[in-house]
This record gives sequence, structure tokens and C-alpha cells, in this order.
Amino acid sequence: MIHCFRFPVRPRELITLPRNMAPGTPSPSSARTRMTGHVPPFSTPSATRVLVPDGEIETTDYTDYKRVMSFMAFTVWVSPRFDGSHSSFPCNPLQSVKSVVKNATTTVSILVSRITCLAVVALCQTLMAATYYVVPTGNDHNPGTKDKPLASLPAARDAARAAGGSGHVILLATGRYFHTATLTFDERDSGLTVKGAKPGATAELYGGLPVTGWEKWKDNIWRTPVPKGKRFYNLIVDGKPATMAQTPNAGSGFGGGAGPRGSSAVGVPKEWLGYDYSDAQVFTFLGSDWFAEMRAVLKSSPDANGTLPVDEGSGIKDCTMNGRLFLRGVLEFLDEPGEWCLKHKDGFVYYWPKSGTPADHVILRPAGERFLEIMGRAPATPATGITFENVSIIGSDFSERWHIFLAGKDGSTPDFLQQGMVFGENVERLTVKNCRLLAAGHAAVWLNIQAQNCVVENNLITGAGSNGVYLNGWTIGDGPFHSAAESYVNKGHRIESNFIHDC
Ligand SMILES: [Ca+2]
Repeated sequence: MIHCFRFPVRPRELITLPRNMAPGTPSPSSARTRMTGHVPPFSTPSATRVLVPDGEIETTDYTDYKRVMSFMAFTVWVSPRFDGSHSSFPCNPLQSVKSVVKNATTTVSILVSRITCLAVVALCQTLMAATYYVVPTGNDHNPGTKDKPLASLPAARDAARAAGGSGHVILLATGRYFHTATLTFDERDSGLTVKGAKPGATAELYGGLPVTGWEKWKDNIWRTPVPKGKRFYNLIVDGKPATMAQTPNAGSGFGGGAGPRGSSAVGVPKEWLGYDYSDAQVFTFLGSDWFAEMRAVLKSSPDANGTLPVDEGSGIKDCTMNGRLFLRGVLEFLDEPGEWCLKHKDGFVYYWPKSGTPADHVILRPAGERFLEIMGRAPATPATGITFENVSIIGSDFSERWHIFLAGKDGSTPDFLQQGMVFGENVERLTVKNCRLLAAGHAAVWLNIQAQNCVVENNLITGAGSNGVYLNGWTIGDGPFHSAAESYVNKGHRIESNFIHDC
């Protein structure tokens, strides 16, 4: 039912009132308190005024017309300018019937006026919210209508931005969409929904470019040119990360002849001295196998004693590399189906397919460690209410090294490792649901520092390099805060019903 108040009050407070109070019923004490007590000012930092002909309403997000409409079902904001004959309505049970009827008539009139105005606001919002159609065979010079669809998500995002308003939907048709760089979304995209048009996440968003043009190189190994001088650490085949050429092979123990030499080097046998280690890494467990790190190999060749320097990782004393390690990223170690290797100085990538030829598979070279980056400019200007729904999000890069902590600083995540295929920072109400999140280099979803009230729900997450979903707040003692409570800026999320495996 509808209640009438003389004061403009904030919607957040109005929703606490009972909905079943009939007109003419004395207001409950809480309502009276609100009517006669302190009325918060309009000018809150996040508030927006919406002007209507007879007054004004306030909403924290006027672009959310559905929310406005839900409030409209049981509340009406009456301008202070309208404060005459109905001043006691409906709270004074001693009013005459005539007065009640008059007030009721007037009130109904006002209600109709307000409802009309709000409906117009809602209608305007609805009209402003457009759907942009994207199909793989579209054209980015098209307007994005159903008859003249766009070809890419970046073009659709730009079109939605240019249109202004909020609540736009980008509808992706079934097919494959490749991207040359990280796709960014910010506060200008607030309210945007990116959605697959058909069930089953059949719209496949790839975080990189397809690798094609393969030729047989030697035996079962194929190779193809890639940009010279550019390293990458994840080759994705049919939505799964391929194994970087390593020794020993999986299931064959550790080391394979290599072993740790102190905390910052490995030793290799003399028969490996001539190999090129320009793209090599060492995956190693530490200490008593508490955790593992990826160490960068720092020189392309070992010295005459077979010593190959690697970075020191977290540098935690008494927790150095142990003998459980793999050496990888060396072409000579590419010796079984499913392995791949980059020679970035030469500009070639090599691969031994598990079946058929490389042309039988979708092979992806990732463009970066973040594929979808949703980030407002600052904590005070978050990207809000952006949704990814019913799409496949496939592939992002890993990194040269991976440390569990910043060197010498327990409990921290190094800045350069705060990475996710879907990365959110300075975000509110980011939603990822009903998606397939495949072959992320780092985490599939990483919500960083300032991130609140996000939802990650009902997704398939597999093949991530580190975590399925990672929520990363401030390290204790860090950040521009005066108290622990103030530093609690990563919160309110709902992570539910995700199937996460092989991460
Ligand atoms: Ca191997």
C-alpha cells in the first residue's frame, strides 16, 4: 500500500516501513518518528536528485529504474511545497470525513501525478537502455541493431558508452571472438550487461589471438611464427592450458637430473649445458613442501659447472627450493604429446598435439594476464553493476615468476601478481554468472582491494594457473587507513555454486 509523507526522505529508510498499512491507519511509531524527526539532507556523496514537476525524489542510483519502480509500489515522496490541507493525513484519527475525503482525493491526485512522473522517468530509462547485437560475422561499422550487428565486444562497449544512460545489454551470438588486448570496463560502463544470446555459454570470448599457420618441424612437433621478442607463458588448446615443455614429464618424479644449488640457482647435468634457457622457468616446492613458486631463470646459459641462476622468489629463510622441481621452457624437453615451447628470440612456438594436427584445434596465444578488467578510476568512482552472463571466457597469460609473498613481507601478495582473467578493482556489484571460465593464467576471477558486493555464481572454472576465485584485500598495516575497520574495503561478496577443478 501507499503511505504519504510530508518530507522528502531517503529510500533506504522508507523500505523499512510496513507495506500492509491501509490509508487512514495511524502510522506506527517508527513512521511517526521518521515524519517528525531528523530528515537527512539530500546531498549525500552518492545521492542523485531526480527532478519531477511537483518536487523531487532522491535515490542513490537513479539510473536503476527497477529499483525506483519497486519503491514506487509503496512510497511516494511529497515535495515540501505541498504542505497545505493534508498536513495531518493520514495520521490524525480525529479528522472529519469530509477532510479525509478531500485529502484522499488530493492525495490520490498527487499519487497519480507522482506515479506518472516516476513512470516517465522509468520509461525514459527503459528507452535509453539499448540492446547491442554482436555476431562473429558482423561489422563494427554497423549500429549494432539486430539487422545490422556489430562484430566485436569492444565496439559494442564503445557504442553503449557513446549512447550514455545505463542498463544497456550487449548480446553475443554463438561463435568465437578473439581479442588483441585486455578489454577494459570502467565507471562509464556501469549498469552494462554482457550476455550470451543462447544457453550454454556458446559465445566464446578469447583473451588473445588464434595461433595458426603451423608447419611440421620435426617428428611429431609442429611450429609456427609468433611475434619475435615477445614472451608468453600459457598456450591454450581447446580451452585447456597445454603443458610447457618440461623435464621430467608428469608422473616421472622430480628434477630429472636438475637440482637446487642454494636459494638462487639450480644445477643442470653437463649434457644440458648447450641448451637455450632464454624461456626457461623452474617450478619448485619450497622447504617442507608447504607451497610452491615459479622461479625465473635469469641467464640463457649455465656456467661451465652447470649452475643456472634463478630469482630468489619470496626469499623466505629456511624455506628454500627443495628437490621437488621441474625445469621447463626448453625446447629439448618437448618430448611428449601435449607439450609446447616458445623460442621468443627466434619468434617461433612449438607444439606436439595430443591428437591430429594443430589445425584440428583452437590454439590461443594470450594477450595479457588480465583479459576482462573491470576497474573504476578510483575507489570513490567504482564501476558499478556490470554483469557478464552466459559466456565462455577463455585464456589469459601467466607470468615469468610467481611468488607467494613479496620478498621479506609475510602475508602480502606482490602487486605484479595481483592478476585475474576477470579482474575487478574499484568495483561494486560486479556479477559473473552462468559462465565458463577456462585456462586463466593466474586466477579466473580476482577481486582486488576495493571491491564490494560482487557475485560469482554458477560458473564452471577450470584450468586456472593459481586460483578459481581470489579476493585480495590490503596487507595488514598497509593502505591509507586509520583503523582496521576502515581498511575493510573488500567485502559483501557472494561466491556460490561454482564448479572449480584442475586449478
Ligand atoms: Ca617433456
